[in-house]
Amino acid sequence: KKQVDRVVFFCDIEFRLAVIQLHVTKVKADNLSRARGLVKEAAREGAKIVVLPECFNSPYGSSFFPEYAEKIPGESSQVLSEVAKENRVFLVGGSLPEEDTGKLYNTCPVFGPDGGLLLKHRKIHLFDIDVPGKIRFQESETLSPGSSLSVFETPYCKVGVGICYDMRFAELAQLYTKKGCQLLVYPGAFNMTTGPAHWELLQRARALDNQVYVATASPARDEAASYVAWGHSSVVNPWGEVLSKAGSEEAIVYADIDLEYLADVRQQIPINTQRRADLYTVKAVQEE
Ligand SMILES: *[C@@H]1O[C@H](CO)[C@@H](O)[C@H](O)[C@H]1NC(C)=O
Ligand SMILES: CC(=O)N[C@H]1CO[C@H](CO)[C@@H](O)[C@@H]1O
Repeated sequence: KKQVDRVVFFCDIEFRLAVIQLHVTKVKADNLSRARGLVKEAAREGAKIVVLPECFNSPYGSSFFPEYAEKIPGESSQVLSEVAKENRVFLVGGSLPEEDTGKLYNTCPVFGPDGGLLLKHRKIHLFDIDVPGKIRFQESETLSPGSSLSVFETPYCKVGVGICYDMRFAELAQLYTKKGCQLLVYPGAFNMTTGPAHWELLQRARALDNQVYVATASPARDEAASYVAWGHSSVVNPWGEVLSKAGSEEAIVYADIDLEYLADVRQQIPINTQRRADLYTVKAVQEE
């Protein structure tokens, strides 16, 4: 068993990941061109996979989604495709409001280094909250949920994609890990209450309980926006340590992903082989 692991990880697999904490505002075209420049910079620094934040081309909020929604393929995803191709990177397109046959989705399109669309992850878990007299935020009033898991292959490792609230559901991360993902990416925009309380904790938890790398990508904080994002985009390793982390400003966060290290962690604490599958299991109800 050990020898098999050795063969798989023999080639010292390391690659650079970049997370772009974009400052998002109301002018879509400006934000797109800004994103383009930052992806280029990340690629120049050696990044092979680049992740944009949730709602990178539109302000976050139910009232904005209908106005900013696009088809995929469409204007913004065309730009992302070109940017991926120009820079020869895998580009995880954060998310944008997507319109399809009269319905709206919060969707993350992923592009390969040839500019091809690899997948669209439509946010599975919609965020509905209603604390009477305090806060009411109902994504499901405007958005429809996606209904499939989203995994893409790269020459380095498989990558699982979730959006924001999806990160709170441990089962999703477990399923991705079971499918062989070694990196999970979550574009997201936690607010100024849930951000400090849970953002890093959830990310470290998903990393630790699956022994995978986890990256989060938030918009930069804009105090003038109607929804104020926490920021703090980061990358966590399979030991649960934060490798790199942004503050609240626009930034690019880099991390070198080391799959040999991941294999070491799994060997030191072999939860994967010591699960009691005879007592419990997590499985997908439907195959994508
Ligand atoms: C952030 O969202 C939570 C619900 O998830 C809510 O209870 C809280 O009031 C919000 N905080 C701010 C600062 O808007
Ligand atoms: C990150 C970025 O460039 N955002 C831009 C989005 O558009 C607004 C409005 O034009 C600009 O002020 C921001 O700089």
